[in-house]
Amino acid sequence: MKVTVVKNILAANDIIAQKNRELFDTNKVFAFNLMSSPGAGKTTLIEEMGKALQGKINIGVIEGDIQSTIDAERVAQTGITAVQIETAGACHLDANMIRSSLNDLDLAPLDILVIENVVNLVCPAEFNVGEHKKVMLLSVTEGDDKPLKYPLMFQESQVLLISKIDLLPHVRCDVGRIREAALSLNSDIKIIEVSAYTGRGLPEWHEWLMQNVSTG
Ligand SMILES: Nc1nc2c(ncn2[C@@H]2O[C@H](COP(=O)(O)OP(=O)(O)OP(=O)(O)O)[C@@H](O)[C@H]2O)c(=O)[nH]1
Ligand SMILES: [Mg+2]
Repeated sequence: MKVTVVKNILAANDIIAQKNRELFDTNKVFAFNLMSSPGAGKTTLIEEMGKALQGKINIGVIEGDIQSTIDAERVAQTGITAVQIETAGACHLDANMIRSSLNDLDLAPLDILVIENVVNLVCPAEFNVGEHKKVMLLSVTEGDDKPLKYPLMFQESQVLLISKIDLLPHVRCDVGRIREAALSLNSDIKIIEVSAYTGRGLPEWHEWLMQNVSTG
């Protein structure tokens, strides 16, 4: 039956995710899964992390895209070690893809592993890949109704970054409505308003990262 098949797929994924987690823990790497709609600003955020935290910690990135190596090349230019997974059509990363990509990424020197997931607000939240935390971006240009339309990702994430906050004067987006809806779905979610262009919110975001590195 269809339901059983889906359950089996998720159970098989969870077994591999657990093995990935053990590898992250053995290497003392804090791993987080970064999710959003297309173009919400994930790669730009990673580039800014690279600039701000260079010399303090070592960051590695797994870039997941349906096609192209554009994001891995962008990130590598900032001096961050990056590997690219091309999913050839799949709409999310799964634990096995992460497992395979770890053949090309040495975890030992890393403090943080960022997993930039394939883009959409649905499937990436359904598959654990062994990460310690899930972080999502929602940009102000996407609309303030998104938490109620795509609840799972808001329920699963520990952090919501409301991105491109510099564009707020130009769009009809009620940030209060996003906050209220996200908190109604997940009262523990940490919400930070950020702009990679102006730097707003980035110190708080980097502080959260550093706390997780030191306690992870
Ligand atoms: N105004 C504004 N634009 C931003 C900000 N951050 C990123 N952008 C722009 O948004 C576009 C997409 O940024 P990316 O960082 O590539 O977004 P992404 O989520 O990695 O995109 P995909 O991986 O293709 O889903 C680029 O043109 C960025 O320059 C921001 O804080 N403010
Ligand atoms: Mg990207």
